[in-house]
Amino acid sequence: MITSEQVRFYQENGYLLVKGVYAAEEVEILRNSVDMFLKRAAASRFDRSHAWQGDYLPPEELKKLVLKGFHDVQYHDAQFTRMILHPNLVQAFAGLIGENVQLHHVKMMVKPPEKGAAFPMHQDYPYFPHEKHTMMLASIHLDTTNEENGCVFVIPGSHKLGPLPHVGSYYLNHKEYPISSGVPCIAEAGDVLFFNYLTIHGSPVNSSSHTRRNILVQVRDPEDLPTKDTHVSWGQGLMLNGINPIFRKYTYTGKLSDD
Ligand SMILES: O=C(O)CCC(=O)C(=O)O
Repeated sequence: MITSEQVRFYQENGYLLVKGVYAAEEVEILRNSVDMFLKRAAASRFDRSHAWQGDYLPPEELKKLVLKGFHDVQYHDAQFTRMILHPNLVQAFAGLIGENVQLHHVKMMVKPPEKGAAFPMHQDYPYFPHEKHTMMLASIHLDTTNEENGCVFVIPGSHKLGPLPHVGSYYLNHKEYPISSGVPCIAEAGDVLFFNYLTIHGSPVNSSSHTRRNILVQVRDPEDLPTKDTHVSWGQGLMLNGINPIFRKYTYTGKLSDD
């Protein structure tokens, strides 16, 4: 159960690390699912690296980096559906966002050892802007993370700056906002880092000898509507808690429809 002090911390700082949301046995099941997913992806024609491109690292360094960043993993394995609906996760979301919690999307972010890609500092806002800025993310940690294996860094309080200009709308000027301008969110397997989509965040390269596996669940208040029809994915709109007060017809694509 999330405490009122944790809610205040989240509101003030735009992020919150919650310890032990998933038990060790649950983490183990999810690790196996991630590993199986990656083997199946590698054997398919859909396997590729999703490392972010750009000028935030020298090109010779950038081309060596790999990120396994797959969306909608719950369509591949029911363990991920259980992960999204885990009572501890749902209660934490409801504590931070309000009673009504709606899924936006899910993605797996796996940074392989020694060459796991970095994320330059950015807000998630430009990717899927919404009216009321309730959109937030849970980064579910399946491994212990630190600066060496590419943990997430956040700038406390940066959600209060509102939407900022991004380079080509993807990331912030890396000279003005190096990853080191954030605080490292050092976490253990089973911990969940929550942050608002305006909170500036990023993560360095995984230069350790171990894989870093995180799964991201992005949610919103269902009354907070998108201002652009971007980043529409399967499963979007699924209610994780409460009700959707806007009674509307959902189309296959998730796009707003009045007929
Ligand atoms: O998992 C990470 O290291 C960061 C992911 C991220 O910044 C994002 O998906 O917006």
